[in-house]
Amino acid sequence: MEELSSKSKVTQLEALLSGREGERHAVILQDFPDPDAIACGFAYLLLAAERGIQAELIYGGRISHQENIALINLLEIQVTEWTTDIPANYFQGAVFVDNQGTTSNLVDRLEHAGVPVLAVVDHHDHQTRLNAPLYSDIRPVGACASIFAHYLSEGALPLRPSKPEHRRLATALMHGIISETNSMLLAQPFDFTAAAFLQPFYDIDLLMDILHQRRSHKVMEVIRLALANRVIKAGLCLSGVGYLRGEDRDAIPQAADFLLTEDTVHTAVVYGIVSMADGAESIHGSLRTSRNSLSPDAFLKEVLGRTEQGIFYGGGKAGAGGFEISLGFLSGSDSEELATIKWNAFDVKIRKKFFKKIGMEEK
Ligand SMILES: [Mn+2]
Repeated sequence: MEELSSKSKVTQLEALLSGREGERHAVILQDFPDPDAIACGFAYLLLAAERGIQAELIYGGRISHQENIALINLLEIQVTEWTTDIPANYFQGAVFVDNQGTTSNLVDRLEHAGVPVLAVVDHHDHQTRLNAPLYSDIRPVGACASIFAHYLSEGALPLRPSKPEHRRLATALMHGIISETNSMLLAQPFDFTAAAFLQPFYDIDLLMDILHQRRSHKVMEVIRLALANRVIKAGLCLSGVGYLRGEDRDAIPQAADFLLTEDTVHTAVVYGIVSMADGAESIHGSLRTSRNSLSPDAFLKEVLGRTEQGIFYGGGKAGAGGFEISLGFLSGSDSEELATIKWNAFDVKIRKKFFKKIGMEEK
């Protein structure tokens, strides 16, 4: 079944969507949506609209990166942070793009509301969180946006350069591919053909505007901390950056990208304790690697293991991965002293786990 051509995939997707006029679908982005996810969500929204289906892009966390905010504003994409329960019968189906439910805190709420999983389109390694989606297209390609670009190229939605929303869609998908493949350095032939298809349709000025967003002061500060706190052993660079607010969470992957540029480093992991507005805290980490032989997904799963519910703390795709460890009962600190003790405990624990895995135990 894995060998199905993308042509038959797009036919299956069209079959799934036919006869669903009037429905409303939830398009689930990961809790910290990135340009790849946002572009995929937008693509699904237009594919669905063509068939009389309304789609809403929703996520359970926050959008924090300047580039993402610029993307949403400049491309006029509506993305909603969903903070409450999901009312029964509001959505007739859920569609997961660029994730398989393991990085969304909306899954429990969707299940509670009885919303069926219609489709999963992703490029991360296969995860088992979601029950029997009707349609699933999971391919280990550079960007999930490339998969949607292929759907378009195969006629799921004939693009017309004269249509502003089609130009915005092509721009969003191209931006998703660029940002997800480290400016095409990690792109595969599949991603290049997707980019070639999009080229006549995207708006180059708009793309430049989105790409040239500058880093905020806070991100620079986190990068400085990541540099100061880094420990490198056998090419693995680990750095804990302490406490961050939810809206600054995206500084973590940016710092990991930066630490990976050091010549002695093949893999960089940056982590910190992120506190959300409701007081809940969790450790968020990002991994970046330039080593082909290292699978971020397998590596993070082996190093960090899983929760009591059996859900892995981390996962990933080629070149990149992430993890989240909820602090639960340990969330919040009454004093600076307690905050410091808590941070030190987690910092040491995480470093030990990673270095032990590569046989470089810390004293
Ligand atoms: Mn992606």
